[in-house]
Amino acid sequence: MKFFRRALLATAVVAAIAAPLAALAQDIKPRLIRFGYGLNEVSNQGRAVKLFAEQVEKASGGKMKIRAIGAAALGPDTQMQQALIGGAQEMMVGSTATLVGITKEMALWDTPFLFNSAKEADVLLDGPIGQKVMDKLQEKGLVGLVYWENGFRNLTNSRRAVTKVEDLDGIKLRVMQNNVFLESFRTLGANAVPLPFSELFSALETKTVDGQENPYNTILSSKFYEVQKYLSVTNHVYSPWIVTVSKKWWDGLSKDEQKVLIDAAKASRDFERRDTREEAGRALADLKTKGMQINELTPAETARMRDKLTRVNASIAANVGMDLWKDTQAALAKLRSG
Ligand code: TK8
Repeated sequence: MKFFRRALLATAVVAAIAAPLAALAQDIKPRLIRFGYGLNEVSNQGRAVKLFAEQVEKASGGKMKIRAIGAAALGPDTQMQQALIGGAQEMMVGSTATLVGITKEMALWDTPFLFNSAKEADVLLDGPIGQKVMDKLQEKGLVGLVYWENGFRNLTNSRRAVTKVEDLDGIKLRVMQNNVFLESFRTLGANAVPLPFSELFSALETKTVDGQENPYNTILSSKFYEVQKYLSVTNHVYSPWIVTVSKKWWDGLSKDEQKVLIDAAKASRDFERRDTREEAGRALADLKTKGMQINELTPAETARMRDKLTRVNASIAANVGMDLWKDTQAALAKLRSG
């Protein structure tokens, strides 16, 4: 036992020394990396950015430093994307949905009810299709590293419990700045209004809009329960986040520096998905305690919603390209059959 403990300790010491030594031998320069994100520090997004920062600093022997800037202090997703393209900011994490104006193929992930489970999302996003879509960013001046989980989205509002599609009639609903979301919710009868996430809380508070849709984690971490009474479990779409880098800046990094970022991004992805799923598992109970009234949609109502929303599929397929659309459907069919 004693020997075992000592051996363990020795391994830990070697690892602690080896990591900075390895960093010394590598082609790594001092770098300050501004990493922007939209949610609070105390959110699944904030926690994963923190882990990423720690990993990068450790693997680079303290040379590469991440300055994490949350709560959209560097601007909403779309503004940060432009800063990355121009080289004024190095990194960010945000919704793939807000990237559609830059890379139309990203709209694939906005397809309502595309994935039946988080497992399916992992396989598709981390597989060849996810990579293909991510690689498209490069032509536009961005490098995608990994997808993180934002999660299955659910509906909240301050007017009434939404138990069927018709209940959405006339509800002013904030959606992300993205045509698929806009079209989807118009199709369902809501009065959909695109707004950046950073303006959402106050829009809900002042009743400029009645409702919004986001995963449980965000409803909790952004305190939407303070300004929203009703939550309907719809799971209408799985939305990913994506970690992106300014290509202008990335191209000036050494292979070793790029590897530090890639490895840390993968570690942060695995951590983030675990953390998000664990939090989501308890979030409904937490939101109830905070006073939200929660209702599930019956399977029949979910089927009706799903049915209506298939209307937007044709325009998504046209936008992302028929080959990509068909490959995705085939990959999902294969996954579901085996
Ligand atoms: C955070 C957003 C957010 C997204 C939204 O910057 O806008 O509703 O779900 O996570 O990307």
